[in-house]
Amino acid sequence: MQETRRAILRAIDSGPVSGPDLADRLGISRAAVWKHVEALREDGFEIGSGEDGYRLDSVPEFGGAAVEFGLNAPYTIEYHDTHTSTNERARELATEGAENVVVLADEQTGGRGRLDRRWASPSGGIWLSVLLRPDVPATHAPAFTLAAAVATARAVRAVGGEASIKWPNDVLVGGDKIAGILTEMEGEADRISWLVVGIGLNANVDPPDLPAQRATSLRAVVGDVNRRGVTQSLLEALADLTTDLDEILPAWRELSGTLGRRVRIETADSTVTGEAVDVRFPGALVVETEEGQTEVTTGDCEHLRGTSGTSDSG
Ligand code: BT5
Repeated sequence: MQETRRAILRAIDSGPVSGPDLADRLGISRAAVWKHVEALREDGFEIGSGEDGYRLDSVPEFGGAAVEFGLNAPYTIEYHDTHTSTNERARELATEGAENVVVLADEQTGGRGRLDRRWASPSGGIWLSVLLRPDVPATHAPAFTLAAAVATARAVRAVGGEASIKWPNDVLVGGDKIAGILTEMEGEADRISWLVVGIGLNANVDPPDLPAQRATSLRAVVGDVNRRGVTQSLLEALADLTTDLDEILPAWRELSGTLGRRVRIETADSTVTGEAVDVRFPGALVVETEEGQTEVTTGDCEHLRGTSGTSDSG
């Protein structure tokens, strides 16, 4: 959002301010104030104009300016009503040199999961990608996936959903997947050039519109939410966690639904079955198998029920 528009919103949020007063404060003409106010109205902000001047009556439920307004995190938002994939767009921005940008969409037509799987992204969801350039070695990238899972689980809990994390990249409610994370990066061994953390949270969507089995949404578990608030709390938690990577693992352990469970993990070349006993920086799962402890760095994890081998979450 433009700095002037942000300043106008801040000013009129705490009471009516007249056009001439705004023009003075911002060092712009009255006509320019009027133009900015009109543009904000077009973005969905309800701005009343009475005798005392302009006042902010309501903020839209979603959108770039809405999420940026009042956001306590160092990101700018690029919003699309619809886009192929916010990760794809964030990668484009990365090649243009951008950073600390969040690409946000209401709908994706080509949403992707890991290994080029499809990610269903109907209108009403929160589909976003955060473009970062952290000054850490490339091997630390998995910690950002864990941080995103913690941030998402916290945001879901803040609106009353009993979220837990399934290693490495799923957020579940009641055993069903409510969010997934796709982290992509480019860099040398000693330094990340860019990192794109893609988060898909099924917000105000109906589970039947999600082709996956065992998928759920905020609408299904707590009713429709204000996506602006949920997105802001998610991004604020992510910004917090990624400023101090040491905070991530303790926070992840607290929200984990995987630790203490029997799991089966399909990696590219093997299957590991055993009890998940811990997570190690930057994101490996420690599994106690019949042959002893092993660390798994990537794969598809299934939570098993007891020792029977039946799966209860996918
Ligand atoms: C993921 O992959 O869980 C990563 C999903 C990342 C999506 C975000 S949205 C914003 C950004 N832009 C993108 O294009 N992507 C990111 P994975 O662990 O591979 O899980 C994929 C599997 O989840 C699919 O094969 C389906 O079984 C299931 N699935 C697909 N859509 C789903 C949905 N909306 N909710 C729950 N499960 C889904």
